[in-house]
Amino acid sequence: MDFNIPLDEWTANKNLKKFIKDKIDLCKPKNVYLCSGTKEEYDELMNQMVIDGKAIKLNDQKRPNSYFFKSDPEDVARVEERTFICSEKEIDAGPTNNWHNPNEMKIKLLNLFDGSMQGRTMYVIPFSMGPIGSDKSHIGIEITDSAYVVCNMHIMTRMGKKVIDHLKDEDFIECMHSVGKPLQENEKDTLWPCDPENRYIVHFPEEKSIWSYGSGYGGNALLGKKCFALRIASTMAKKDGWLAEHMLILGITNPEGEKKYFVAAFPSACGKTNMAMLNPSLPGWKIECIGDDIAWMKISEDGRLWAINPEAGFFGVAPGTSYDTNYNAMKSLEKNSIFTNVALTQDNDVWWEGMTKNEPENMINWLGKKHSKEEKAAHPNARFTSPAHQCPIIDKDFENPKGVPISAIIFGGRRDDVVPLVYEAFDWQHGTFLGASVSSQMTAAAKGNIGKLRHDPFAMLPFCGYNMADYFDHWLGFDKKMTSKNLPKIFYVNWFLKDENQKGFIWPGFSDNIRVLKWMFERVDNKVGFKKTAIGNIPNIEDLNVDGLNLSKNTLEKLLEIDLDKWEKEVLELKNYFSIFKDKLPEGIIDQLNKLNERVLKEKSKRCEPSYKE
Ligand code: GTP
Ligand code: SPV
Ligand code: MN
Repeated sequence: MDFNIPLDEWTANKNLKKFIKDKIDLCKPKNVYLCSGTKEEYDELMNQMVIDGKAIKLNDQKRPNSYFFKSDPEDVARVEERTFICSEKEIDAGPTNNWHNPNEMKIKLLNLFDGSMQGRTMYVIPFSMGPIGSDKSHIGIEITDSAYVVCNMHIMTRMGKKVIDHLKDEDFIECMHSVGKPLQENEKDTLWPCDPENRYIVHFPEEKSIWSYGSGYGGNALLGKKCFALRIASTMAKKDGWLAEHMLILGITNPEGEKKYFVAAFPSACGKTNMAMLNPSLPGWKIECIGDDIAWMKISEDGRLWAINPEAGFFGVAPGTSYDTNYNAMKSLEKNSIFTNVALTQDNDVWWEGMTKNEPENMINWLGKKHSKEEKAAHPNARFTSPAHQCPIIDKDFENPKGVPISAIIFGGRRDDVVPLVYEAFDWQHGTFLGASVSSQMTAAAKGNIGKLRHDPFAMLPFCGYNMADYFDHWLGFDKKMTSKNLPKIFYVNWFLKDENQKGFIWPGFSDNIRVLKWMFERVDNKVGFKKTAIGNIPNIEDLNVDGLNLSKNTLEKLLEIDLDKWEKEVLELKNYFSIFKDKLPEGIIDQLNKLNERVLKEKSKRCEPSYKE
């Protein structure tokens, strides 16, 4: 077997050498490439993909060192129905996951991977999720036959020799990936090899391994991200008493210079990247970014919750991103970035819906055809991959192995009705219930019915590696683990309310979300008023700074409205949903649901809400 460097020179870790040798025997690649993680390696791989016609180098004047890829039209997003949790017992995967018997699945995978890399290079990527050496970080080894995956992992993770040097005798998470397209002798490769008919994204939580076959896109293939940092990590976190969450992490500083850190969980394509890099419309307020998708949180000696971002880059939704809506994301992707399924302009730059008011002329759309007004130029789940350190507001503690202390936890989803702009949980148990009750209209981030409302507890529905009922239990008991008196406050937000005609959003969103963050910031210090309602505490209209927004009184009322009839239905809907967990549903959730029901009915009978002002 032809190696770029002798294996023994590259690593002394016996388990790693065995892992690599076993997978060579199984996948039968043409040769093996052990990654170093250097810029030269990245450039060489990209150059080769340009030569092979798989990538287009973008205009170096406009977007230095950046590349365009278009995927197979069948391979454009995560495939949840092909994602499996293969725990020993079915009950440990729970009703929200696809479970499969681990032995049967192993046989299926061994058959699929047998010879799957024939005619291709097998790349070995050592990577660290989290700063190398942090007690919160964990190491993975991804074996893949996709150079596109290697280049994305260069940006999304800390990877290469520095990780191998650190690994020594430590354990690592085994991540196996193949696009599932072996090449016969003299067979010409396709531009985006994949096997859409046979996609398997499989997790073995007990042996902490991941096997992904048939897809080259995003979370299906960049195995450090959803597969490791959420599905496998959530099972590790449950066992070891920490949290692995689908959350952004941001720093927020008020005009007086006081700084806090918040985390927020919204389902896929519901605004995490945007909020993580928010450019505040209120003078004097500052946001800094730690992460835009995943948070690992552990309790430190001070009894508080501290968070790190396990990733090193952003894999962000392109459509809708503009200098107006997300200035800092646009700055982050000005160079050294990878673009997948966006449109190509005639001067070899990228474009997507929402980037500019006017469409450039003569574009090639994401399918490689001449763009016409009838079709989308970019796929709705087109993505950019950009280094986090290019974000102009990256936080100074982004690389801090300790992480940052968390003062507030925010949940949210895409709801055109029912859920108000913002409300606050009464306490930790109620806050956990808010997380459990997240539901959201589906987006293009996963294959499915776009726009359909679905329950997505904690925005973790596709990402929880174990029984969601046990996950609720883990959260319900987590307050007892934090010995600090100041537990994070918990909030729920909805940027996506629509008016009766369902035309536009009634809240301006984006930069103006700082107005809601300001209220939360001041609630953490008990410095601003609130109104107690049946569902939680909401701002009084005068507690929310809406100066200069030109919102009518009617709109403001609608933004903060609690329609008790609709909430009565919402409670029934939640009760119905939670019944899928049968007798595993924790008492704490049942108790919170009953309390919510009682409060709603009581308020309905009074039809007048008590108001508290501090
Ligand atoms: P994933 O990477 O899939 O986890 O998505 P995400 O949660 O990071 O979502 P992102 O910030 O990329 O936003 C997804 C879409 O929602 C984009 O098209 C945004 O333009 C849009 N969006 C984000 N924030 C807001 C907001 O405050 N208001 C409105 N109306 N749209 C928003
Ligand atoms: C998401 O779908 O939540 C993403 C994109 O962040 S992916 O990495 O494909 O999961
Ligand atoms: Mn995400």
